[in-house]
Amino acid sequence: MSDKEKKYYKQDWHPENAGDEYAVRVVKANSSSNYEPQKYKSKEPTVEDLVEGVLSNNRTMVAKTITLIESNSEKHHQKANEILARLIDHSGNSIRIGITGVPGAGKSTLIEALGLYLIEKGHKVAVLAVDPSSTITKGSILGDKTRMEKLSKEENAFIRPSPSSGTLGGVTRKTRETITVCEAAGFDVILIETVGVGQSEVTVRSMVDFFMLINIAGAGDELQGIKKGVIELSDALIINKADGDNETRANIAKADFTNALHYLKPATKGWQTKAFTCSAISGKGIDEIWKVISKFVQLTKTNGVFEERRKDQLIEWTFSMIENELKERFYHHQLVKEKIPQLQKEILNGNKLPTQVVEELLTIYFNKNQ
Ligand SMILES: Nc1nc2c(ncn2[C@@H]2O[C@H](COP(=O)(O)OP(=O)(O)OP(=O)(O)O)[C@@H](O)[C@H]2O)c(=O)[nH]1
Ligand SMILES: [Mg+2]
Repeated sequence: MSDKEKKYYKQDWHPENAGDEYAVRVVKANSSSNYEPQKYKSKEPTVEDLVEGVLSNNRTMVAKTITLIESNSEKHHQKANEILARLIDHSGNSIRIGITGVPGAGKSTLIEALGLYLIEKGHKVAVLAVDPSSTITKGSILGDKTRMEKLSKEENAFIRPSPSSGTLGGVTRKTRETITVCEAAGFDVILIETVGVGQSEVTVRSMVDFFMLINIAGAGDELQGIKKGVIELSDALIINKADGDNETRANIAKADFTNALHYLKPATKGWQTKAFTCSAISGKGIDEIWKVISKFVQLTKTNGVFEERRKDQLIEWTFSMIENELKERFYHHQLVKEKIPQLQKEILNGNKLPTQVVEELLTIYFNKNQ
């Protein structure tokens, strides 16, 4: 250790006039520093390294494991499965929360506020940004990282903004696996942000225990533009930005939503979905949101709905993996890949019907696999 380093280490904590014997014991691995044990620096960490790293909450290893899981390469696939099999017994001990809402509603700001509040209460928080439209809104994803600046500096927070990688890739496909990794790493609250487009809400709902919709009070009809179906997936409706001049409008919106909720089917058996106001910027209402979530967890754990939903989700996960797996193998099949461009041309110039092409490709695929 150089003199300079010694001086640095000693500044923090050692008794005055202490010798080198103290400096040697200063290991920063438990802090949020960049220090990594030497073995983690090798280019390709082994399954053992990654499992150990995740279980000891080494954030670099958590991130590397997620990257491996999200990879489309067949080589990584096998390794990822081995790791997941080892981690699964350590997972499940968290509250999984899905957060959706129109772009700009304040989802990320609210996640940061809630995340900081939870860390203060002793929780470990992982944030996953699921954004199937991120090929268009890449800027928004990058923006999220900066908007969660305070949270990302916290030792007990882990933020993973994942861009989607097209129709066959896509981040939602691996979000369940990512949740498993985060739970095995000891994160006990998992917050999943999704932009309210297309199927993303339904997908995220099928992965979480509690789902909330973030709204903002706008001019005119508050319910305009929000699909009834999305409200019916939600366990809470949050009207954000209830601050400054907007507070009155937010309260009116809350009354409107409360009214509408009487006519809609609740998302969770035995639970009445309600509307709340909050300000992610001032922090007003954040504690109430957590109280609602805690009450929900307590109630659903008592009446068995929590466990039941998790079991259903496990089955759903299994079948969605089968679908993905089949799709992936089909499109990666060498002969299928080679045939597709030609068959596409034949459809377009009227030589073949789409149904014939489907038949032909499936025959190629299954013959090869028999
Ligand atoms: N006044 C006020 N502004 C807020 C509040 N929450 C968020 N904002 C602002 O609203 C803008 C959008 O916030 P984000 O948290 O990025 O919203 P988002 O829903 O995550 O947006 P996307 O990820 O792009 O869909 C930012 O400029 C925030 O500062 C709030 O409670 N009050
Ligand atoms: Mg956001």
